[in-house]
Amino acid sequence: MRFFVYGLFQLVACAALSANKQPNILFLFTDDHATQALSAYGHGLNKTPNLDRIAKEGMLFRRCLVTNSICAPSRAVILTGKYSHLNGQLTNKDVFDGSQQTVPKLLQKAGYQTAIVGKWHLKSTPTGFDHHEVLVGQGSYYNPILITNGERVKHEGYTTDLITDQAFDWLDKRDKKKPFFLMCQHKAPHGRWEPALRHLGIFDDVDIQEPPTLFDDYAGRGKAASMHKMGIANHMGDARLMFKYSSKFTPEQFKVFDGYFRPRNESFLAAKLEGKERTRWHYQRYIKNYLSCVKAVDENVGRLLDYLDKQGLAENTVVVYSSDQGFYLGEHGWFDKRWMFDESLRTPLIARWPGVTKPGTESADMVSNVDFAETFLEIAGAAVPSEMQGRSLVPVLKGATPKDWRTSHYYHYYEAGGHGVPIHYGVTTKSYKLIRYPAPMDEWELYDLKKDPRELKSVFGRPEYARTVKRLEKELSNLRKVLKVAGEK
Ligand SMILES: [Ca+2]
Repeated sequence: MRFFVYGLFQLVACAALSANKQPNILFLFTDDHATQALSAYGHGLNKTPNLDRIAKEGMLFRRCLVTNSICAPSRAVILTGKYSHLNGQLTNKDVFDGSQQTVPKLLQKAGYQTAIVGKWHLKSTPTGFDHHEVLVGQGSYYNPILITNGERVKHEGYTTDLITDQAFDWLDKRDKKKPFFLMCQHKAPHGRWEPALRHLGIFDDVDIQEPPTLFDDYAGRGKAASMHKMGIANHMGDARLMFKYSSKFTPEQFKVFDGYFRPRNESFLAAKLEGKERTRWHYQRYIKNYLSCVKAVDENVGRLLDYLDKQGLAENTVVVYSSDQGFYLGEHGWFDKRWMFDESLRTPLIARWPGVTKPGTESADMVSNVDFAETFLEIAGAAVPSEMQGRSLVPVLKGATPKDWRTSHYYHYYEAGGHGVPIHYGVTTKSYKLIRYPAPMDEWELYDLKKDPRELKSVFGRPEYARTVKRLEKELSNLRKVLKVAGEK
């Protein structure tokens, strides 16, 4: 009996200790947010004081890469800790298999209360969440329908604000005895870029700086880049530049939105322009709409950080901010993503973990979105299943990156032809990037990242790089074997 009581005491003591040890996890996630438009990364395009606050109070990752630079596949990688060929979400067209093991399911088993609010974009019904409140497909910027635990509910307002409101609503109602895992996922700043009414015209009086590769002519590379259909000059169209609005506005909203655009007659003005003048004009309209959408994201991140402070949750909550991939903000003359080039391969990642991560630190380690699931599990004190293919970032967040941390990263894009981008895969190291395009061009490219950080000239086939190519081909083949990649397409 005495042993039993002592044992029970130990059990209760252990449970209390583990409850204290399990911090809440708030995963703030956006769609298509480029590091260039997050001021903590230092590009100077815009100001994002609230996102910068997470970096100031935590760690900013300079080299967070994605395994497949497109929306739905990236989300599936984060949920499963596995590459696309194993989780089944190769492209945006696939339907996510929700019966497989995912990080929210494992966190539930570890005692967490789990929720997702905002953009889901995986077609199947979310699984592993105690609460889901998600947009239908891509969702709209205004007056969205949110599917709340299976029920379609129409909301009125600006979606970035509404997603935050609904996150507050769930946080207020949650079971406060359990730690929480909340994925708060915005549609913004995905195209078509419709700013909040309060942000219409905020960049009217400024010329936004142009990227140095805005007029890239794609010479000195293989055929792939020149086959793109994501040019600012010729592939944006009135809808993307927002002369045609996609949201179903209320009459009051329409009055303000239309009142801003109609008198400007921009569609007519743009149609008359040619050559560089046209590219420049389109770029300014595009980037101003995009940055205005980012502005609302930043304000809403601020609202969430303030909420954590007011509720006394900040100290015991790990806040992680990321996007499903990077994005072209005019670099190479493009919008969109998909390519293994830097702007879309790299995604923002900043994390705040009070008492664990030293404030104001940076990591240059090569990390990946395939590491996120493992990281959440280790934060929660749960075991990481052996079939997961990434590695927990917890040691990195503690400032002690293991000596055997990855020095190369495998990439594989499968959605053939979207915006003219062919299927391709390859390996990135600190100094080089080797890319293989199996079809239709059957080509290789090699970029010397130290000499050519903007990736404007492929040096594949040059005799002085023969040994480098051999070494990288071996590395690529090894990564494909370890990651169990079967085919090229
Ligand atoms: Ca995306």
